[in-house]
Amino acid sequence: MGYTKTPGWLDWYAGPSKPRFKLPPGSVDAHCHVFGPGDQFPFAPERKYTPCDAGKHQLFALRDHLGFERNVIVQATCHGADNSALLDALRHSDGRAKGVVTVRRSVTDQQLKDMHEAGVRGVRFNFVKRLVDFTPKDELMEIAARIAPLGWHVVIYFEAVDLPQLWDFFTALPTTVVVDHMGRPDVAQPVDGPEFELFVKFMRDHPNVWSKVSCPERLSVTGPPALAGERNAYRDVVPFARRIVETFPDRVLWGTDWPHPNLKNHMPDDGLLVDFIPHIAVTRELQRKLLVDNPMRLYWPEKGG
Ligand code: 0GY
Repeated sequence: MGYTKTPGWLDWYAGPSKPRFKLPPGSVDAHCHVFGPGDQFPFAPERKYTPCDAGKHQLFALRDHLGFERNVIVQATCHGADNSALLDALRHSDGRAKGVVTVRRSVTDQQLKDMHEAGVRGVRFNFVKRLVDFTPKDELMEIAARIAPLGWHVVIYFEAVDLPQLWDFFTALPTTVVVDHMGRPDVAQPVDGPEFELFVKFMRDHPNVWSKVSCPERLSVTGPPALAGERNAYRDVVPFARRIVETFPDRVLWGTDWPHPNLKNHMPDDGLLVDFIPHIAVTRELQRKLLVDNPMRLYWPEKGG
């Protein structure tokens, strides 16, 4: 079956540059997705967008091209709670990919066990309204209680303006909690303004909360090289990501976010995204924690991470 992409859809960037930044050995791309291919792994009927195909072979080729050793593949909302494409990617990764899935309360213990064996280590709860329909919090809390004994964590995706109303739910979660893209701050606001201060407090007061310092291309207002100039690309995001990396060096992760769903005005060259890393993690030690030590501790503890 052929799918028609959402109008205006931007496909992932073909032929990304080789990064100039040399990744530390063993680096992990800790936030990326697979889409389909739709003929093999149909998109979910309840999806809010229809993407281009972006399968496991393309993801693994990007991993090797950029110089990453491993991937953490996060279930994308266009696949709903059907994690088949993600699980297939994990099973073909030679142990070099772990996963974060979306499940409903109907998931069986056997299914959770099978997912664990495939390399799943977390569930994702999404609160971004343009991406998903509302799931009752009691259902999410029930899921969190079931995955906690497996040693899994919860990944949360929300926008900064919604943090106050989600606070009580997030702080009641019984697991490690990983926030996607720093809780999507409005980077036009001051880095020490009330909105981002609340996010910093969220992490400071709750040692179980981690953050991905990913997605400058999504958060930036000043924009990509074509708009801001190569040296200034996404620079308005730097103070936010750098503050989180330097304040919580042992609880940060980084990912490409390939294949970059729902970008509207440009598609980033993933090589240039890697070159952004030394602006937000400025020492070799911070870079090693962000790219190797932290993701290994969370996803591959069996390898001494
Ligand atoms: C991201 C961001 C987005 C989409 C998804 O699962 C998804 O569909 O996460 C977005 O549109 O902001 O992290 O990929």
